Amino acid sequence: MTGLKGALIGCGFFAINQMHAWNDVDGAKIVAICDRDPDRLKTVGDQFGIERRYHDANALFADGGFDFVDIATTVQSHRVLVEMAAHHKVPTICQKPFAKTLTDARAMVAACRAAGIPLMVHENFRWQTPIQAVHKVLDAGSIGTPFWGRFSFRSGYDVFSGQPYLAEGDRFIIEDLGIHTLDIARYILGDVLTVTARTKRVNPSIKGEDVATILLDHESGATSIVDVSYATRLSREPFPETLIELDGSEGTIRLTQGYQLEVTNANGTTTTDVSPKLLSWASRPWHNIQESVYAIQQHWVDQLKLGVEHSTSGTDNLKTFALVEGAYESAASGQAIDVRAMLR
Ligand code: NAD
Ligand code: 89V
Repeated sequence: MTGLKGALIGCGFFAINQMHAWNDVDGAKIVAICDRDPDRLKTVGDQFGIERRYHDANALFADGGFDFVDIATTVQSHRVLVEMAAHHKVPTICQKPFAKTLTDARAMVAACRAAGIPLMVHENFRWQTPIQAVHKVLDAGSIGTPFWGRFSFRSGYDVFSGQPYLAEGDRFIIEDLGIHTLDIARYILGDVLTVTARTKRVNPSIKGEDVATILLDHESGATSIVDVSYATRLSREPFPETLIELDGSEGTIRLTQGYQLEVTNANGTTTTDVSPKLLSWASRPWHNIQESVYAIQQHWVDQLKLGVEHSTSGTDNLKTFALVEGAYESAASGQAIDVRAMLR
């Protein structure tokens, strides 16, 4: 295909992965970057050889000359930047968390719909090789109809050194990490009727919760548990692996630490290594996430070419975002929250 030209806003910690991935993606390249921090703008511009550099997103959009924008800033600026892109009718990718509130998220989806532009949330975890492998086994009917699941991310990894802002917000693990795990639960077991959650803060030097246990009632009738923790010290650090257990009418799936996928049914048990690739620019243990960044960005280009909605479109992501809001509401009230009522 003729190459698409992209602009990236936000040249921080995670954008480096996105820039590397854009170099690998077939059919697109980044032609302009923007960051209000001059040092970060220079570092990324020099590293990736991007000449067009902007301190102000308004100036970037006013100059134009690109087919899509990749917003890699933190959440505070997402609504204003997505609405700016909609105003200029530029197809948009927006990092997670999509928004600060469900009201903002809805407004962003509505603005892009009114402008007639595609909007994809950079919700990359469902694109990880092991998660795709679980989805495939389930789709093939190997364990029949799933009735129970567990999606677990428990770690003691220091995420605060790379992302210091994570220690500062009133909300932490559900908004930042649980959002991915909840999205995986939706991706694997489908949409959700009600959410019930309990949270804790174990680490005294951060502001938000670092442990959450969430119960989901899926529309299919399946029940699942999403449990996330950054306060869990283990003999073998699993960061950033999501471990999955699924029980179905005809068998079970277990995605265990070290990227091992075990499927048990009437034919016996098979174990497959579903490790992610170590891309040339990637490093352990982040390579699982880094490969999924490449995969979602390739998906962005491929679906744009076909004119087909993205797997994690803004509309789709409202349903994941409602689980985040619902989990916080449930943790505060002690009640189960009706997710469909939130989305009405
Ligand atoms: P960061 O603070 O390191 O970088 C953000 C950059 O955006 C900064 O350089 C800042 O100056 C710039 N910025 C903010 N507002 C701006 C504006 N209005 N105009 C221009 N520049 C602006 O943050 P980060 O750790 O790179 O995280 C960015 C986003 O990526 C967050 O939403 C985070 O949750 C997400 N993230 C996603 C993953 C994933 O796997 N999907 C992993 C890590 C972080
Ligand atoms: O994916 C993320 O948003 C990251 C991390 C994996 C560290 O939680 O913040």
